Amino acid sequence: MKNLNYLIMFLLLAMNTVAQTDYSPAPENLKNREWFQDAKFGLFVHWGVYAVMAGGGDQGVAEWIMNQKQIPIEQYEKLPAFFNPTSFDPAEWVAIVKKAGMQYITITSKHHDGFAMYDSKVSDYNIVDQTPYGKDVLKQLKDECDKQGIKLFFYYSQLDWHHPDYFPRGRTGKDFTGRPQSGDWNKYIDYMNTQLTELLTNYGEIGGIWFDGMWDKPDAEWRLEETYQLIHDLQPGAMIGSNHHIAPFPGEDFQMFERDLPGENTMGFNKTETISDLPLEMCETMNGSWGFNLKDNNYKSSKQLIQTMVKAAGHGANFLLNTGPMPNGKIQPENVDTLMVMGRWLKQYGEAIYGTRKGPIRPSEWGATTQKGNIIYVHVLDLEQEQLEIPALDRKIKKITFFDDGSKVKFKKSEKGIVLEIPSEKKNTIDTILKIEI
Ligand code: FHN
Repeated sequence: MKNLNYLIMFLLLAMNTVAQTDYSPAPENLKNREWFQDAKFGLFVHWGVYAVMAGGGDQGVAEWIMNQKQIPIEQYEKLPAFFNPTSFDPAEWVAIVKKAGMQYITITSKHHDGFAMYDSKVSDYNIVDQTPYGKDVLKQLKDECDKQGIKLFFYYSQLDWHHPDYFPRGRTGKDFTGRPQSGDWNKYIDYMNTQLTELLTNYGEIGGIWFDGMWDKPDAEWRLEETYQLIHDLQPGAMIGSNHHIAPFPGEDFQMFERDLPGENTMGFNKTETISDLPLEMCETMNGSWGFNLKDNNYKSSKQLIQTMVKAAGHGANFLLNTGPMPNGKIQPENVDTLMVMGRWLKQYGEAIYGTRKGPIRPSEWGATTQKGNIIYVHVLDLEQEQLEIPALDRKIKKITFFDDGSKVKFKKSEKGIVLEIPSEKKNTIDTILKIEI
């Protein structure tokens, strides 16, 4: 009997601990998750003092230049003096974003180089104190986003190649930085939490925090629970996501995939097969670089990017498309051109993307499906033949039409499902959309 009492007491205590660590999102967070899934398309911005180096003449180097070229902190600290983006016009950036049909921006507040692109008071290694420009770009961008109705998320690198207390070091930012071989890890986490507090208190309501860099020290004591709790206490609606490349931890509000569709791993980053029930997001580059790189002309075509966005939507994932602004503050004209093409496409076909959720048929070689209410959108992206067989649907089909001209699609039942007739003259070079009313 005594043992049973102990057991009950232990179970109650354990349940209590679980209840404390169990995160249940606030109503405003749940609302933002819905908004996020409806929004579908955002601009990722990698901007920092590394833009001055423009990749240093190498194709694959940009925001990683400090680590790739083994630049000691003492030397790298000279870079901010050259960063003077006098042509930065936040109103222009946000107008581009809107014309592209994007609904939000995620911008680097601090990348792995440790340099804060905002007015941080906890360290003077920031844009206001160290550059001739002397102004907080995040503040200016946030004000403009508020004016034009765009949400702003802050990317924050947990990995830091500059802070001495980021110790023991991880996989990157090692001895070349010239930091002492000692440091207080907990002091670093405190510093990070103070910077996050700044970001969550000085910029009004933000969309959320986009973490990156945990992969540098996967086994470290990141005190995630404390950090996530802090963020949600400061702004319960702020969505937390982390690019740790593994399954989401409790407290995270969305799951992200880097340069791969959910479930794919062509890049070697995505080490998990877990696709959670959280909102999903895929991020992608326009060329091969995140930060500005003068030598990287390996641009993806707008068709390729639209098709990836469509496939992402078919997986239920947002598409966060990156640009690395130039050191003068302008977005590369090549990137603007691509964004305008995407915006025009979305103006015409946005109905089949915005506000949808993944459709009933898993994306495959030929394309993807999205769904909104009683409409299933079949996006035919790559089809040689004039017939497409899709699995049977569990709802009765009322009618099927081509999105482009509203004409009826002929279809018949087959052994495996439904065969849709898609004559060549009805095909659209980017995405032939069929609307199935159920
Ligand atoms: O190392 C970073 C990289 O610079 C960039 O920020 C991307 C964006 O997803 N994430 C990291 C690599 O996983």
